[in-house]
Amino acid sequence: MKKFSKSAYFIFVLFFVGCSSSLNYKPTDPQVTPEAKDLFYRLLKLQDIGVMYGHQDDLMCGSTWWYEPDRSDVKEAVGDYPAVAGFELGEIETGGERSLDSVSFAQITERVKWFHRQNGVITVSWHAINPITSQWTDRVKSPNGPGSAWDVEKFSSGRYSEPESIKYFEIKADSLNAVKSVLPGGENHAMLNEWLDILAEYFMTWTDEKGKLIPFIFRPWHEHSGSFFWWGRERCTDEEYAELCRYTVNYLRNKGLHNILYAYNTDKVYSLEDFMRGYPGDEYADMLSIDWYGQGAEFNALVDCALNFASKAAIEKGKLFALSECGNVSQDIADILKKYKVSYFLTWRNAPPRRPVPENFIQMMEQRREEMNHQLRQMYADPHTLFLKDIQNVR
Ligand code: BMA
Repeated sequence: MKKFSKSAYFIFVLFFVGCSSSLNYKPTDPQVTPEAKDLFYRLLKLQDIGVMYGHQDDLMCGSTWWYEPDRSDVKEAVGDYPAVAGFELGEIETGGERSLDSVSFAQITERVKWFHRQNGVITVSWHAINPITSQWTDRVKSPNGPGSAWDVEKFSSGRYSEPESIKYFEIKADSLNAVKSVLPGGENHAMLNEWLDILAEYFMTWTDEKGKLIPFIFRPWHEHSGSFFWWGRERCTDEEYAELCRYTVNYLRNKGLHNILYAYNTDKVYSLEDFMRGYPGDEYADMLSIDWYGQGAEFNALVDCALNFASKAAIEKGKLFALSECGNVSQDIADILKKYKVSYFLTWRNAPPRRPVPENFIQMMEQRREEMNHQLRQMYADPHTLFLKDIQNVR
């Protein structure tokens, strides 16, 4: 379908379907900046028009390249950027210049400012290192490995090799509760505060040409229902998790950051009760969201079911809703999303290999990308799936 008919579709939707009643909807921060408030209501309006397509790291790297301003794998496939750009801040808490994915924080700032000028939507994730295991002297921190956000294996699993690890078997299981350790009263509480100070200082640099703080969606402590991160459901109690979320939001607000919309997020969930376990409370979430990777008939059915109960809960609570991570670009998902009020869905990054790889690997990547591009083009032609140009003039 051509762009012309996309515009006609928007006019139809706005005039004949109308906007969600905004009566129940409001951003949660009592001191929200006018810009963040505008973003909230703009997202609400866009949710009535269609579902935005988002792509993680779209502006930072692609399957074969690292940071080339203006470059984007999505743009190369369809001639337009995604409507939502995802950025990852993992390891900013260590005070370095680059993220766990070797992406420069200075370059992220530059792209955030640029994308904001394009009237695109910005969303941020944060795979913070494990506050306990990253301190172990024999832990060599590596992206996604020991000491990282993913480092959640119990000592008894024998994952860590001798000789130093012997002593770790003696540590009481309770001390593995990394969430408890960073909450007030915990042995790593000061560390969390330092991390949040670094984060706040960085967010303060995200300003527009008038010096105003750029509004964005922040999705900290994501995928709670999965247990692959140290803040996952099996690593702490639901109440400790909720407290971590509230503490984080309050801390950043107290630092003067009132430009952030917060997303509450789970991994796979099978009932509303499941979805709401660990929910920090209505004052701490502007958006409810789910991450779910997979494909095929069973996956489609499960996601459909979860989107149904979760997006309805969002409407009842006056919150935005997103499928904030999913694995594959697929028209199946785009079609399921049409049934619900969803702000955006985001596919994860096209990461370039970290090390030199054999020629056949590159060929495989290129082939995979060609398949993805085909799906992207199909989605681009669908008037319900919104890319940057589709939202630029929606204020
Ligand atoms: C994961 C993978 C990792 C990456 C992390 C944070 O799902 O893509 O390689 O480090 O996201 O971006």
